[in-house]
Amino acid sequence: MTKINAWNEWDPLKQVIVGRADGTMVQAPEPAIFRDWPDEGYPRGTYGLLPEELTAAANEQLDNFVGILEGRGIRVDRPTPLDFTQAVATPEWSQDSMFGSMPVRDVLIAVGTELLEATMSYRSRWFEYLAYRPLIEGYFRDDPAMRWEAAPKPRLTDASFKAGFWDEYEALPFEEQVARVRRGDLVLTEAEPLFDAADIARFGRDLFVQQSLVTNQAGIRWIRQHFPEHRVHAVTFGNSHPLHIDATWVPLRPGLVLHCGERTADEDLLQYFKVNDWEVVEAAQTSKDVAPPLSPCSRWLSINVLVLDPRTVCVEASETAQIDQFVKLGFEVIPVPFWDVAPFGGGLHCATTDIHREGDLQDYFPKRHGRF
Ligand code: DAV
Repeated sequence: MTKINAWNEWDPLKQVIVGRADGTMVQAPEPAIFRDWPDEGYPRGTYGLLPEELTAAANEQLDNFVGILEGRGIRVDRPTPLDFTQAVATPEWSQDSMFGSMPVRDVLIAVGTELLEATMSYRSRWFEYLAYRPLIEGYFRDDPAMRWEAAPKPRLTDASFKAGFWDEYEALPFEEQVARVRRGDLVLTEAEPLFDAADIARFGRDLFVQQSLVTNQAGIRWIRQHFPEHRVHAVTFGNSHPLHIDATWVPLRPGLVLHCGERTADEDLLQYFKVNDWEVVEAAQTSKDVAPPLSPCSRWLSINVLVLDPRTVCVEASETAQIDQFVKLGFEVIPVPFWDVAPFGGGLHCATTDIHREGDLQDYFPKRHGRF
């Protein structure tokens, strides 16, 4: 029997969804994003299924991860992939392909007893929730206290995107890109609320939501108004391509957050953590020199970890410096080979959505500071 219950990122994990690589696409271009991977066979404008042997390798690592979790008594649920090669449409637009159902973190988040479906902001991902509906319908049957919510379905007309954004943006120097990140002047307009669930980091009563390439200010405002019992903070970092908060600002246990140091945090955010007796630790150097191939993610998947409880963390097996750092911080580390999953949408945190963690709502930030 399922009971939706997850207030933070560290309480003991009892039930989790783990995505599947099956049928994942390099998606067709759309106003929000285009792919351009000529060396891997997908130059700009082309799209198609990721190669079968990569898909098989990713599924093997995903299944191995599932075995590790189940071996520790955690219940694991899996999505039902759709035919992601199909074109999709609403009355207002059509799109030549879908994407996949590996990074469930982007689509679904449990906040307490609520399971919330995010708006998403790519047309190729508009219907992705359908891969999770068989699970969600089952949860709803099981759990009389479940709050099942879906954020307003976005229209995603051309009015939601800045035309010509990418060509203009990619020509800017890093500092100017970061200045635009800081003021929320990226590809999304403010025509409607848009967010991916993976831009939300849960710290009990405090939710930190990153404004990013897939989350706009209206989206953060919607989250704030939707969770009146929480403090919902909009945050940005010195990252020119912000895409989900979970390789940037990573909660580990009460009082400890891991920070990707090359993505600077603003002084107010750092002070808010400090006055509330939280330690902000700069992550170890990633073992990777470059971003994973065929992937929108960066090399910082080294900190895209899944915390099983305040003493235990799953880390990508090749990230030895990061593993050493976790050991020094007092964690038992479970190394999980996962690099082959990266092209399918991310790391161990991206691939999961926690459904039940033992524990309740607590306030870890009793003191106010600045805008927080
Ligand atoms: O910063 O590399 C990784 C997470 C994507 N879901 C990054 C983002």
